Amino acid sequence: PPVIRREDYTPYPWLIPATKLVFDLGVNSTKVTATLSVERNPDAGASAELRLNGDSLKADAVLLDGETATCWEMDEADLVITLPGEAHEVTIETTIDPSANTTLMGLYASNGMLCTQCEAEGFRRITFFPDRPDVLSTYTVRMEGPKDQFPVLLCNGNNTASGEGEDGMHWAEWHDPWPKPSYLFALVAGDLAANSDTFTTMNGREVELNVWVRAEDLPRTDHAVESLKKSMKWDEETFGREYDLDLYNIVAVSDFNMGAMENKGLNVFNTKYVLADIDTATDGDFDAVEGVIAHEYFHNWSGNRITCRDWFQLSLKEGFTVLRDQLFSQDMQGEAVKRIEDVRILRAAQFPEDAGPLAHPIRPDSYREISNFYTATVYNKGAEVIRMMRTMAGTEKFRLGTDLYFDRHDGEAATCEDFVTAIEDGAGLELAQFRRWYRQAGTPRVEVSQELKDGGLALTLKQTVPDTPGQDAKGAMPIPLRVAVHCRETGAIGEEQLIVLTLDEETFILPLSGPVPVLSINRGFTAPVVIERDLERDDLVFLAASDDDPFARYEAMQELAVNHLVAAASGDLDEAGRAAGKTAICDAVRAVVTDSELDDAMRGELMTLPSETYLFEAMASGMRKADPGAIHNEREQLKTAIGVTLKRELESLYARVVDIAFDDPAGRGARKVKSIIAGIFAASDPERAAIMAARQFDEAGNMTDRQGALMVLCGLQTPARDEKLKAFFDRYQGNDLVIDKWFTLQAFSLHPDVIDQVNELASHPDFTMKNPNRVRSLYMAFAGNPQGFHAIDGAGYRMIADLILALDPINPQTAARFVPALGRWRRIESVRAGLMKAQLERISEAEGLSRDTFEQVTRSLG
Ligand code: BAL
Ligand code: ZN
Repeated sequence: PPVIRREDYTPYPWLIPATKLVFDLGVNSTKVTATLSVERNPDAGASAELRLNGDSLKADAVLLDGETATCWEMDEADLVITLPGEAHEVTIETTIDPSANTTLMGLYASNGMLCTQCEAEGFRRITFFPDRPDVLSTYTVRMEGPKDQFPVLLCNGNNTASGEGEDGMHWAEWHDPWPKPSYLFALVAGDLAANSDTFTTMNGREVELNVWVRAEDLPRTDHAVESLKKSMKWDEETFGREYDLDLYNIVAVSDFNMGAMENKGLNVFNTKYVLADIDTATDGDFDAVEGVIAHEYFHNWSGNRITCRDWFQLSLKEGFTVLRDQLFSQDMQGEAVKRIEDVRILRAAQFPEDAGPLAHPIRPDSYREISNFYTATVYNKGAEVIRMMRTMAGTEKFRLGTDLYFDRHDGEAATCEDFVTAIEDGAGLELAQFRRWYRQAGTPRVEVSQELKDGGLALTLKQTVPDTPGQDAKGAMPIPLRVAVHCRETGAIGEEQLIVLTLDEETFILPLSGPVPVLSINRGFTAPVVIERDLERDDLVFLAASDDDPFARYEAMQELAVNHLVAAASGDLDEAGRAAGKTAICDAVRAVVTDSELDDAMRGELMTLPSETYLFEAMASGMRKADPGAIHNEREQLKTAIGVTLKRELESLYARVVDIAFDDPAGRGARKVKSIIAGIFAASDPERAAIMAARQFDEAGNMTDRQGALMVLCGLQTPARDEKLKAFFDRYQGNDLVIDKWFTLQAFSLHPDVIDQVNELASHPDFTMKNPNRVRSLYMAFAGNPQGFHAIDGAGYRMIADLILALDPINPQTAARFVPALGRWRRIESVRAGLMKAQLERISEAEGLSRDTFEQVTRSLG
């Protein structure tokens, strides 16, 4: 497959001001007639060639200005027409079989309904078209199909006419007044019911809102509707953005590659991000629904009104929209905990990507398959980069920048460069050097040293940006850091200031607040970097207990644990050093457990040990390789030490939170803390944990408690494990989203037999390779299971490679998403590295690999 490069961009030689589509809908055969008004693009080089992209399509007929045309030919999958004049009408007929489409790109069947997914390049599986984001067209669509099978017919924009046809057929016409690229096209036909509401915009326009689901799922849609209304209001208040159609439809489908899709006026969602009630969804699920509904809604401006010139600019819409949804969720759920959660995700998903063979800048330079670039780097690091601009500008000036961006580029297909320039002009920032964040991959490392000087703290910061594939010798990045200097002796909290490191090495003089200075740095995680500092353990304990910045407290707790666990896993500690490390951590956890000023949601964050992935990254930095087995053992031992040492304190905390009512404002934090404590006891006192968890399971009135309890039981060898798993399955049989949880709980468990259990689950009657949620529920959970995936005999790696090979012909996009787990082999100790690499080589030798999997495997081995 060819490599596509950002530097090769040229505008499309033709404009397509209007597109008419007629769909004769059938699950096994859908006929599509597309009529394109075509005229020369005055801003592009003249060319008689009209290249229309296709994928797995055949043209049944091609007409030029109403007459059968002969001036066309196929060039591989594309249809190329030679146009004689300046403006024409081109009509093309194609026939597709949605039921045979297992890739879930283009038009496909899901549970008897028809739906579409076009981003990034799915529209070319529906009809021949310039399937690129800079070709904007106004769409008029007519859909016709059997009414009993498809009582509801939906498309983008407004429903302009509907009617009955002969023989039980009916039809609907839709017009979307906003010109859009083909990736935002959507169509849905099926037997659906709506939870309907209205929203009145800031200028008094009433918008009809519908969340469409299968009738039996309607009782689980109120949260989605409320989330949508909150998002619409928040975007008006925070970014001045008003919705621009009279109708907003959301449809939930159970077979979906992504989380959701922001098609204009007709979002198509994975059911996972729509359906939620207390009995079936956890607190985390509720938050995820709210966050994804917001994300897709916010795309209406950051993505739809202003779209991307080409797919290299993906972070223009995704990074910005992730930042917008994070800020929204901070306002809805509380800033401190949300920020910690977002950083945890960044560190778990993006830092490893930046440190591995798939590292790429947030604005990549090349790709073979664009689906492989819907990454944590483009999304989450992209959001962090824009967040840094906001930090440097301040909220109010940043808003001036985004206002200018929306004004200046409304209706355009823009670039990341356009965005940065608008923020520069609107917010009054100078961002010349900052643009390196768009060009350079790799997580910068900032080495901290400090000394007392001239009555202040002389803070010297030295940055390095690691080499990444295709990129070395990188320039210094501007790194904004909120800092403060506290005093450990007096407990004085220093005043915060923002410093920006712009050179390779720079010294800042900070004021002291007392005689024993303790630096608090990267407060609020203002920059997506790794801070390398050598703080005394007592300083970390002080920060963990006393810092006024919640993120900095969390960070100090993490650092205490990371320093100890990495040293222990690396064999750097003798028995005394090991004991001293555990004692210090237990003291810090005790302070957190008994701090009466803390709310339980924050307490839960501070009690959460660093994940094994994060420890893996910390251990693999420098010359060292990661040893997942040693990390896992040390982490379990630390949990055991905490459980044994703090038994009394944890019991009393559990006793306090266990009876807090579900809808008490403190209930959420209580549920989080309960499950964390049960998880600690699972290591230190498995029998006690089994009793506790079984009781929590039996008494649970909500999914958060039920799932939390079952998670603990799944890792234990106790009769209650199978008993409660069965009870859970029986209770929720037929509810796909909850049965996904049932698969995940087992695949992610610390049970010693997890590999056999996953193999057995793959033969379960409810397992299918055709549904991405189900595949992920079993295998993505397993690939993230530190114990099972990294089994020393390589059985875990083999299982994931087998999965990739089996899934690739069915759904290449989802198959390719499993490759990065194996791609981390270079940073791992040699025995496992060899086993992982061998599996990648085995995949690479398979015949007929998809472009998606081929690209990921090649890069991972390269
Ligand atoms: N645009 C793809 C799905 C999303 O990021 O919203
Ligand atoms: Zn998005």
